[in-house]
Amino acid sequence: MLYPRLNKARSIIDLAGVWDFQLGDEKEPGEDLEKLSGMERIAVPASYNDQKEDPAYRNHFGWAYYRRSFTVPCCFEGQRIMLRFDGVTHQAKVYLNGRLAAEHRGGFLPFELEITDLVPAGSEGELVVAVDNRVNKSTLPVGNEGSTAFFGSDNPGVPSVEAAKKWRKPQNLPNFDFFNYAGINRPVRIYTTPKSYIADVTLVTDISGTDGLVSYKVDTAGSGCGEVQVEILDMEGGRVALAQGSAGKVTIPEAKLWWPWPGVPYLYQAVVRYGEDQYGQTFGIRTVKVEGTKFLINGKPFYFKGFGKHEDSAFHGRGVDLCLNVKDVNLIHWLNANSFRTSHYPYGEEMYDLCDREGIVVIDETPAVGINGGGSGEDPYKFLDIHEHHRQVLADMIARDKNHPCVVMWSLGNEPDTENFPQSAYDYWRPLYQLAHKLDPSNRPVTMVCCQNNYEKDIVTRTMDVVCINRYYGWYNLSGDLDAACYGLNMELDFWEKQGKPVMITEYGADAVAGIHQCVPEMFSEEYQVEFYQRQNEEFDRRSFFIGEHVWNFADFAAFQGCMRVDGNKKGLLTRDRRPKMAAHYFRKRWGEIPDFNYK
Ligand code: GCB
Repeated sequence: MLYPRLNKARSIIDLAGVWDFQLGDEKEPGEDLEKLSGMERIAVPASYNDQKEDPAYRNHFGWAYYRRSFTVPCCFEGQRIMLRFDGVTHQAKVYLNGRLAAEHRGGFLPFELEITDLVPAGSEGELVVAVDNRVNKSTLPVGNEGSTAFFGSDNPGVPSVEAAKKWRKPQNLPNFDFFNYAGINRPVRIYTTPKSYIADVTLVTDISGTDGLVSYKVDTAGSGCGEVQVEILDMEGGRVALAQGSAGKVTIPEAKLWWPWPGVPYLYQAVVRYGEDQYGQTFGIRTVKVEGTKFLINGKPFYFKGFGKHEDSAFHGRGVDLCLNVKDVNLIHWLNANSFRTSHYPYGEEMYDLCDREGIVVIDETPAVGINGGGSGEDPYKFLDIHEHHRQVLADMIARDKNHPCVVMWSLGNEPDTENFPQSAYDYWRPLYQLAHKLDPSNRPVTMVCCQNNYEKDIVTRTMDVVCINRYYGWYNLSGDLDAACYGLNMELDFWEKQGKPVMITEYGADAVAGIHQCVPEMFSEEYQVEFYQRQNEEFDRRSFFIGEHVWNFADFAAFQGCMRVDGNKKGLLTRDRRPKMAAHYFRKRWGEIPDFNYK
């Protein structure tokens, strides 16, 4: 789905602002719509949870209602008028002038509807968006539906505890470790196109000697517009190629490549014209390939230095925050890092645009987190009803992000059970792996991020193009004992060495509460966090098949309350308000000394 862009053929009205808002309950929206009265004020886009000092906002379970009216200007007459939602978490029903106009499942990918006839140019529309924040056994991410939360500590079998669990009000018990921020988290926009329009643009690049090769495909709708024209512009706006027809291939002589920072992330623009419509799609010329145990960008072995991140900040929750995006990218530069994973869901589109421009390498992840038995001992692939939805979010993510040079690999999901039901897991993940390869026109490498497990029994992780492992030696396992942690880590690395695949660590980390200092480092101190990393990095440095280190996490973040979380997850190198802990200074130095290419 194309991102809305303003140009001489297309207009945009951003509906950001302060809307009316009311919490609902578990009842389906239809019944509640007329009852919307005495509404409160809420900022859009942003999560609603932290906008009011009211536990009902923070702990809400069920539907919530957003309302605003808008006018479609008369000058939009004759245009196709669209209403686009970049991300409504987790489920949305959109009503226009009292009628259900669209529905969407999944909180992290865009959807849109045509409103040309529903709210014609020159008329007013009343927009109500009903949002359901519940996570359960058929959503991604997965929720626990009334059982224990991810970090619950209930003693099993205690009659009073079991009874109290049944008695208490329903809650959102996530099967994942981040606060379940909800609402209209991303922009809502009206945009126009001419009646015959450009529906999609796909660009695939390759390199031949000093030439850049660009294969393009343009999908259009409507007729009578003649041929599609594609003009490729360089960063100075000069034309470097011109082509006719809805699909083709052009050569850019002496092409400038897209390189990760501190190289130049050079960007071209494909200006597509079709009748009265026009759309500018930015792209970079670069290749990505796995060869043996190497991850090659533009033919050179790349070493990932960076983090798992979250979209998370004070007040906004998971809401888009452009200022924070810029700050984070500048902090990534400051840390001498080069990459991050969009753990654990696709991010707002503005972040990918920024990473394209700033040369930050991205591993793009679906919202498939929490696929495990949740302590039940049952096969999650049998009792979770997520298969079709997972295929859908994977397809939508690839369709949305396929043209970004910053995206170098797809992650199908995070930490599923691949150990207890190895064959079920294989039967579930293999088709998704194949689907990702089939759907991506650039055929990027595909991975699935593996949980700390019995790697000998796991037959999924080793089939991915890159083995991505989350490991907590010295934290959840062998807690506080870094000698034993390194022993265990080495034993596992010996195993991976034999698999002949590139391996990277996509999570490792220790909670550190900023300001806790100790001469003899123990868990939760800043010193322990540094030592934890120092010791394990020494082991990684010895392994030639090891292609990268993503620490968990870039910054402290809000998590569901529980006995293992003190005001959120504290594994950040930075605090939630982006102040460096000692580990940030440690990595800044380390990563400053590790080249992006040819390190291994
Ligand atoms: C993990 C998860 C991540 C958690 C992290 C932790 O394995 O992938 O979502 O936040 O561990 O800190 O426990």
